Amino acid sequence: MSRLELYASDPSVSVITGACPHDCPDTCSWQVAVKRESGAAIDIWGNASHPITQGKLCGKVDRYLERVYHSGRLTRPLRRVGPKKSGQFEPISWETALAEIATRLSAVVDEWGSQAVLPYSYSGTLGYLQGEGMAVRFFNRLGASKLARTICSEAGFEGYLYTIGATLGTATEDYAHAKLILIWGSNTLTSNLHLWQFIQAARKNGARVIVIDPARTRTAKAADEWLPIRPGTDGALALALMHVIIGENLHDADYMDKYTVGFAQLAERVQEWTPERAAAITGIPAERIRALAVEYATTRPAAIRINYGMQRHAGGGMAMRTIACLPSLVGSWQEQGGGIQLSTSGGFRRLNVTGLQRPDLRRDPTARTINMNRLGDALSLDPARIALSHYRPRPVDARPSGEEIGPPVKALIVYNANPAAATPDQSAVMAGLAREELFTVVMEQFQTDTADYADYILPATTQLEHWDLHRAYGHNFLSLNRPAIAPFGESLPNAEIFRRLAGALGYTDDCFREDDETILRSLVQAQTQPEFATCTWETLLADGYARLNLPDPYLPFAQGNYPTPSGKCEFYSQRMADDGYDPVPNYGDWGLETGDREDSADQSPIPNPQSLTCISPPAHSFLNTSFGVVERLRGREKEPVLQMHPVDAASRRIGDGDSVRVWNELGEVVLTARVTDDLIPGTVLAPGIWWASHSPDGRNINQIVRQDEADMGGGACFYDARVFVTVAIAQNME
Ligand SMILES: Nc1nc2c(c(=O)[nH]1)N[C@H]1C(S)=C(S)[C@@H](COP(=O)(O)OP(=O)(O)OC[C@H]3O[C@@H](n4cnc5c(=O)[nH]c(N)nc54)[C@H](O)[C@@H]3O)O[C@H]1N2
Ligand SMILES: Nc1nc2c(c(=O)[nH]1)N[C@H]1C(S)=C(S)[C@@H](COP(=O)(O)OP(=O)(O)OC[C@H]3O[C@@H](n4cnc5c(=O)[nH]c(N)nc54)[C@H](O)[C@@H]3O)O[C@H]1N2
Ligand code: SF4
Ligand SMILES: [Mo]
Repeated sequence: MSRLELYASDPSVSVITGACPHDCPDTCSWQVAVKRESGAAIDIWGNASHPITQGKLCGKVDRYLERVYHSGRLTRPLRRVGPKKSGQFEPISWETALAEIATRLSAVVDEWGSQAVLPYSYSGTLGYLQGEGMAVRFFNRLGASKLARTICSEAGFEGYLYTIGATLGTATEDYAHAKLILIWGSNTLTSNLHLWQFIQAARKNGARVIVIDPARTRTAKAADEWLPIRPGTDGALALALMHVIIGENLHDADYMDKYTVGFAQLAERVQEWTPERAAAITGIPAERIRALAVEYATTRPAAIRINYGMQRHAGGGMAMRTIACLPSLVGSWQEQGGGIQLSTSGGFRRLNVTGLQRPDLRRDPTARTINMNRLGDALSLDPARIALSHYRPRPVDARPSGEEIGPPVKALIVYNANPAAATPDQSAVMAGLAREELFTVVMEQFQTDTADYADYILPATTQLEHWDLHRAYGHNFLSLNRPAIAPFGESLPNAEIFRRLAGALGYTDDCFREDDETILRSLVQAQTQPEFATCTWETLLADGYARLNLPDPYLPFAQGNYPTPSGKCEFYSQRMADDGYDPVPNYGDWGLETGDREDSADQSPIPNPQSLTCISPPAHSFLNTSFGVVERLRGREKEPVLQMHPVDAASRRIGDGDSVRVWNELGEVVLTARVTDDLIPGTVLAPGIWWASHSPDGRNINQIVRQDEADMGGGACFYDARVFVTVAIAQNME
């Protein structure tokens, strides 16, 4: 008997369908059993009828009730009584909190102008409503600075868009039809679990799976082959693959003629990219590169799953742009089980959010936009650093000067984010947050590292307690989340907090009176594009999800139809030329260690051969910092560690279990060394993201990550850090 059947036959229990809100491609459909009498949730499981969820949740969310009913949940508004970061707060009523916040915000706006208010939010929830829904209405009305939400995927997105035109690609289900799968910069079993079942189905039919990653991840261990690559060098690999494919005439000339532009320029460029040249850069032997190129071009169908790991680098945008050329070169878009998937979010790109976000409420549309990756600079009082924090996604975008820089940030409103732990250059972020005169409001479920710096903490509901609507970036289903239980303590949904704040500030616009369910119904009913024809409010209420109205099977580029300026796959991109880039795929040593950005605030030291490249991809049991509070999951990750190759450990006299200092010119963090050959030498890996307050020295790996932007989209460069590693306290003295 399934859990659904079990509870459906129990009259004392009701079952509510919802969706996982977390930043994960899978956006699972879930079901919650609630005791009718007490209103308490007693069980949660994956929706068996959902074609991607298939009845399973991951190990983090499987026992989600531990997070929802955690003793650390914030239950009342809190006001700071001690110095910042002292953790001294007193509970106050909502009425008092909102009135005092409104007074402080009004004072900031009066004295400094509305741009002195900065919202900071990202991926606590990916819901349309509790994410950038009511909040955006509010900040538009207020006239706050805008935030460029660049911390995760921007560089790669921009690169992909230059080549393909939209983040559309291979349907998740169609990986089951592939005969060769390249998992490129992605740890599927950790961060995209529900793709794995389709990959396994393909393997049953004889597919081979190759993982291209600096680390032998759990996915690499489960695959047929691991190809260790030096971080940040994927573009060079892709150029060499194309060198071989074109050189050996393995490309699809017919597809090329009809549906691509710039083949001649691409062919000329890749001529210089011999496997030998790429081998010296990537660390992958030339023979292996040659064999991979032939295997990729001749195995039908061949699919690539590319993820964000490989674009958190200075050259991440160009690398993604380059790799995105591969399926067109071999014509694999024509086959079910061919192509590439970076994200499926492009399927939702025409979902019209104008009514939800109300851009018309903003009186001054020219308000500055701050790059969230540069929060440390944005919170500085130095105009030069504030200027650096302005969003400047392309080389042709000018830096602001004089008046354009705008006022210092005097009020910061954080929701759905934990910047003190998750944002680059942790010590700069913490220094900004520690400014005594900075007015900070944090809406949170837990007392996070960021909440420690707040003037006011406002308790927020979890997904079990509020309405929302979700797109996905790992499949093509829209999902509705219905509340299953009453708000915990006095917590409120983000939308309601902003609604009440609007009231406290005297905003009388009708849009601040609509309730959550009404907003979502209007949003769904406002859609006119054909892909949303299947996504009716009634279907969403009845099933909890609806597949976008896309053809089945979905082969978006089988006959061209690229949403690029030329309508074709752009090996040559005029738009790139106009934006200040090389219009043809290329690779350069864009590593941040060379200090090549003349406008960088934190000029790099001379590259030092003693330094190592540090990457900090997701820990299996965490989701960014969102699950760090759950003891069971923290127990699985044990302690903040640094994985090191035996060669790198030995040359530094570091033994397994030693406490090590990981440092560079930005800061330092103490971690426990794990010596392992599951890594390419020269690279160290710190699984993330630990709460600073759960770490021995109150810091985490973002101490050593620069604020500098990647080449495109103002993206973050989390995995482009150079560090020194030395023993802190030796455990095993020899
Ligand atoms: N070193 C390193 N740093 C990284 C990364 C990395 O790989 N390495 N990854 C980066 C990536 S990809 C991302 S996306 C970012 C993510 O960075 P953030 O967006 O800051 O994500 P989280 O750290 O998970 O913090 C989300 C917070 O939102 C809260 N929250 C959840 N739901 C709600 C809600 O409904 N209302 C409110 N008010 N709060 C809620 C959670 O309790 C949690 O504290 O981190 C980046 N940081
Ligand atoms: N369990 C869990 N699931 C998660 C998350 C989490 O924190 N934990 N985070 C969620 C978020 S915010 C996101 S954005 C998504 C996507 O999450 P991603 O951040 O894309 O995470 P991964 O799939 O782990 O992929 C990162 C992989 O890229 C590798 N890598 C690093 N640098 C390079 C490089 O230069 N080249 C290549 N080829 N590989 C490289 C890393 O070793 C790692 O295995 O996952 C989501 N799912
Ligand atoms: S975190 Fe991802 S895999 Fe886990 S339940 Fe949520 S959507 Fe599914
Ligand atoms: Mo992310």
